[in-house]
Amino acid sequence: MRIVLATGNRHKAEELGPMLGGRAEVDVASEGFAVDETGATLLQNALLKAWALRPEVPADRLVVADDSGLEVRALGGRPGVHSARYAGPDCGFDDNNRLLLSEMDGVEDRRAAFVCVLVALSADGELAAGCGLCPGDIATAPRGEHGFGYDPVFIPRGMGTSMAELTPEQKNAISHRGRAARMLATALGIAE
Ligand code: ITT
Repeated sequence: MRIVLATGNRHKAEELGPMLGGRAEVDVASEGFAVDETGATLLQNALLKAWALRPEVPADRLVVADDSGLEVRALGGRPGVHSARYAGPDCGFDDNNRLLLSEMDGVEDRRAAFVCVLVALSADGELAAGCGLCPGDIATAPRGEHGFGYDPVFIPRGMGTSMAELTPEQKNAISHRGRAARMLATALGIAE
């Protein structure tokens, strides 16, 4: 099986490659791949990415798209589907983390969850999906250098460290994306 990841986020590709790649060959969409993410849900946005890349790749490849985000309970689920551009259209990860920590300043209930939806789309329109959740809490200050996005300000449930303090293998073992990838791999018959 040959997979092409419909993402312009190299961090996602680095995480998904080894997780889906045991029994499949995994490539990534050409640099600059981006889609107008107008969906109201992670599933809609994952489908938009998969549909956008499908005509660009040969029929023997399976397209796999990831839409993911951070749901914070005290913020009514925000940033959620808007996680990538929470602090504005051209913001970076640090801008998002600063905004999140300022919104959570003094907030006692720090419960949150990372969520990931993966969609696979074949040339004949066959679809499969996987989803995963990682519960945790919002930290009071960033910590750690690994991972990307909100990892430095997210403390996975039961851990004394931020997600960014985990090695890639440790993160994949418990993360929303790791769980979604294992569900999708099982649906596709490529689980190890
Ligand atoms: P593509 O659409 O090209 O895949 P993107 O970064 O725009 O890349 P999303 O629209 O799915 O992807 O937004 C996901 C955002 O959620 C991402 O930019 C991070 O801010 C956050 N996020 C998702 N997974 C994460 C993870 O494992 N660790 C930290 N932050 C994560």
